[in-house]
Amino acid sequence: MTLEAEPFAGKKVLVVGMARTGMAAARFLRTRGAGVTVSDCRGRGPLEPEIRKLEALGIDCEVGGHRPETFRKTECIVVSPGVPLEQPVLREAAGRGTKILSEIELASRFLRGKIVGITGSNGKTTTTTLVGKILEAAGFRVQVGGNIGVPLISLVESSASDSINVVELSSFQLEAVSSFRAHIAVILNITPDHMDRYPTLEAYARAKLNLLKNQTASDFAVLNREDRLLRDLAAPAAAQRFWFGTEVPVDQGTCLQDDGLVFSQGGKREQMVRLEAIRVKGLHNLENVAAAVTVARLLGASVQSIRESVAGFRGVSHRLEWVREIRGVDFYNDSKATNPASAQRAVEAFEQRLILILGGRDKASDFSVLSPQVSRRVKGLVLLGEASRKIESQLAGTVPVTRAASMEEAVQLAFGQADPGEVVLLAPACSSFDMFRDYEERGNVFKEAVHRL
Ligand code: UMA
Ligand code: ADP
Repeated sequence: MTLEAEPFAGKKVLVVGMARTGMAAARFLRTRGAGVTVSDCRGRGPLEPEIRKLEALGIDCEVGGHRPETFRKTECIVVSPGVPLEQPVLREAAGRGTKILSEIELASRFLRGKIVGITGSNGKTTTTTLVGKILEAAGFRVQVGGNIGVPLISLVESSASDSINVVELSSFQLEAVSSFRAHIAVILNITPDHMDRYPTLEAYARAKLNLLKNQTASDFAVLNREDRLLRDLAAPAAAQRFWFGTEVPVDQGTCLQDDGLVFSQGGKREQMVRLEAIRVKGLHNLENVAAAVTVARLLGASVQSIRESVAGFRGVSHRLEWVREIRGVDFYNDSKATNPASAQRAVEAFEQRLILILGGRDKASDFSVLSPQVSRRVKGLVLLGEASRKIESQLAGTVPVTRAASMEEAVQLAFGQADPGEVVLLAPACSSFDMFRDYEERGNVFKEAVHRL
């Protein structure tokens, strides 16, 4: 954290992307005196309100495509997470030696206080939210942001030297980082996701592991003991390693022992939370709680505040959210299960038989990994959206399959197959963009359809 280390006054900076991140980064750079241009590939129509706001601040806007000349004329480029670095204008700029930063890198250079960075393929939002709640209850000055929906750059102004900045980080945000350093780095798991953006799983994992690269011996890496990739990390990070998990005991970190989560450090063991006090469902959520407890304890949060916050935590909406019971059938909304691994864990969280609603936009995923869970727990599959055909062929022969043209129809078909004591679960294993604005809209449409039954 080098406050004002890089003065932007008088510099020409190009911001790519005119959504949440780009808007916040452009405003920030303008108030620092930079000459800012924002470039977006979308056309003028949908961006009119943003353009008006930016132009009022003296920021230039170029829409309808990325003009190579603009990329050539700039001294520094700040990219939004949704912008792939592989596109020609950015590759050319990198080749010319133009600095390319993610918004996270930019923010971290100005942010005051400590950073807790939380990444992983699944569980980021749940864990980030819980860490924020525990630290707040423990009396810390806390700010929560990042991939959770609040661009980190917008937290710079309100940060102070004693702030704890709890930051959810996606692989996209960790691609263009150079000096970003987290005092505590959490990696929850690494399983395939976004295979439509990365050429290989290694490339995706490499982006996530960037979270550890600038850590020093005074920092902490909190890693999942049961994730093979993380356990076998070849290049040891400089940070002190702490582990969390539910299967095997750990010397440093948090694990499941007897009837609760136990935190160990330097030979000392402390009972943190009893299992019966944990309200979020599934083993995966136990992992999230164990990770959050580790972070909180490393920062010195009291056991009391940890216990109370965990006991009061009922999860985040659209993540295994109970919707309603009708004639003995429980409906759960897990619209945020946007990859096969998260859908696997969602199915595993139930002991009952399930009717599972799957489908949406495929991210070049392998849905066959769901076969064991589907064979063991699922009574029928209802498929929806663009990925239906691929899912059907990859899970062929496991259980009966029906197809729906809308969420409303999917809910009706699923309810029609469910007997009392069974569960209808929406855990699509796909992104929502083929039929909905985002996973929240998909989850809300599901819930409305359930309430109409
Ligand atoms: N665009 C271009 N050129 C391109 C690609 C996109 O100009 O080549 C433009 C689009 O037209 C659009 C803008 O870039 O106007 C979109 O930028 P963005 O996708 O980065 O959107 P933001 O609103 O800035 O949201 C981003 C994160 N989005 C993505 O990573 C895709 C948000 O995470 C995050 O909450 C927000 O920054 C604040 O940090 C969302 C997400 O889906 C929730 N994340 C993925 C996930 O969780 O799986 C990684
Ligand atoms: P993210 O922010 O990484 O997408 P969320 O906390 O929003 O994570 O959870 C996304 C989905 O992943 C949830 O719907 C749930 O089914 C699943 N999930 C949550 N935590 C984990 C975990 N630790 N491991 C695997 N899957 C998880």
